[in-house]
Order: sequence, then C-alpha cells, then structure tokens
Amino acid sequence: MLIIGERINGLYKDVARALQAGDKEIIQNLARAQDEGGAGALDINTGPAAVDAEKAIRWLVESVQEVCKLPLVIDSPRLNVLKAGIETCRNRVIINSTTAQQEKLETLLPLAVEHNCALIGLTMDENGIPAESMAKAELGLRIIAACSEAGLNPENLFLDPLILPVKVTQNQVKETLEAIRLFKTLSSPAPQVLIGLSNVSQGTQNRSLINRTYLVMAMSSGLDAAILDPLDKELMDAVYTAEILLDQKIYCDSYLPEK
Ligand code: THG
Repeated sequence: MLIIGERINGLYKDVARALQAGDKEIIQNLARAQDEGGAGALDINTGPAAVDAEKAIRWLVESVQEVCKLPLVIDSPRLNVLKAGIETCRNRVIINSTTAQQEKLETLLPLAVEHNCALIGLTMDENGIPAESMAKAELGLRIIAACSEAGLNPENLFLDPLILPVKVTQNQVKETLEAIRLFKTLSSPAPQVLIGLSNVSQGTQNRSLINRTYLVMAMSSGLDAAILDPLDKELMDAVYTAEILLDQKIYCDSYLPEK
C-alpha cells in the first residue's frame, strides 16, 4: 500500500494557522512526523481559505522539501495552483487531480506527460459523482482511454472513486468498494486505485474506528493507495496487519512494534 500523508492540508486548523503566520516549523514537523509514521508520499493542499493559493502552495512545497525527500501529491482543483506547485517541486510529483471532464483531461494529461509524473483521476464529471459502481467504472474507462491517447503510462494513473461521508450517503460507501473491484478490471495492466480515506468518517463520532475499518475493507477490494493520517497509529497497524493477511508482505513475528 502506498500511504499518502493527508496532514499538510489547510482543512486542518494547525496548518491553516501556520499558513497565515508563515510558520515553517509546524509544516516541517508534520512532514517529518508523517515520513517517520510510514508515509510513502505527502499530500499538499492549501485548503479553501488561502487568499493567494499559488503563493501558499509554493511556500508549503518549499518548506516540506527542505526536510523531506518523499514524493509530493500536489492537491488542488485549480490549474494555476497545480502548476505553481509542480514547478516548485524537486521531489517526485503526483498531480491531484483531473476529473473525467474533457477539458480537464485535455489540460492535465499533457501536464503530467510533460513533467513525467503520475496523475490522480477522479471518477466524476460535469454531472457530479455518480452513485453507482458501474457508472463510476464507466468514467474510469473514459480516463484510461484518454491516458492511453495522451501517452500516459497506466502505472502512472491512480483512479479515485471519491469516497463520500457515510453520514451523508450511506449506500455509496458500499458502492465504492464495488467500484474499486471494477476499476482493477478495466485495463491491462490495471490502473492503480486510490481513495481519500478520511472523507468517509467526516461528521461522525469515532472517526478513527470508521477509517480503519473501511480501509481494511477497501484493501481487500484491491486498493493500492490511500490519502490518510499516518499519525493515527491504530490505523497504520491495521494497514500492516491487512498487508500480512492479504499476502502482500511476508509474515514476520515482529511486523508490529511492541505495545
Ligand atoms: N481524493 C483525492 N484527494 C483528496 C481527497 C479525496 N484530497 C483531500 C481529501 N480528499 C483527503 N484529505 C483530507 C484531509 C483532512 C480531512 C479529510 C480529508 C479532515 N480534516 C478534519 C475535518 O475537516 O474535520 C480537520 C479537523 C482538524 O482541524 O483537526 O476531515 O477523496 N484524490
């Protein structure tokens, strides 16, 4: 499993504060802690509140790169912000994200090919996020076809069914598990499949329990990568345990640190 650390996101109050105050240390501590916590990449998102989002993403990327060599997942719905982030990056880049909309694919695919980086494709379009797994897969196929036309290697594509809060739309959570299974059958080689895990538990009481339960279910459905909080130790222990039980890692008595 590729673990993408979610903590450097302006949705978090400490990050929003650090952005406002220009406090590099908070960001760098979060980068180091997620790296040590088992992240294989870090998501970088200014959040919706940043006044000058281009400047904010440049500052976040530069701050993180001073202390950490992990690939960076540049996360924004806006093209100018993505470009600013990519241009500042010396580390490997994953672009987060395109949708299945034609005009998005036409700008973001050439950008990914030009910078030789991976791309996350959200299975949504101008009509929003479809509710059913087959409709999600149809959009996935559209993204895969566009990638092959643009010359983006399938290993460099992550399809994301966009998980929604269970509190808001309970049946879509189950549909998303089926979508993960379907995505893995859409091409050969198969695309990688990713989710932004914490969406599922937004607005609930015991977020950590919902997150780790769902992550294990999604891994069992074929998930390859997740944006999540690697500082949640019980969540990370669930990842390592599921990797053993799914025969993705070789068993070893000491696979978990002692309690
Ligand atoms: N797919 C892709 N990218 C994504 C998402 C996705 N990027 C953003 C998001 N979803 C994943 N990252 C987060 C980060 C934080 C939260 C949820 C998802 C979150 N934060 C607390 C909140 O808003 O309640 C912050 C609270 C605090 O300040 O402590 O829930 O799906 N491709």
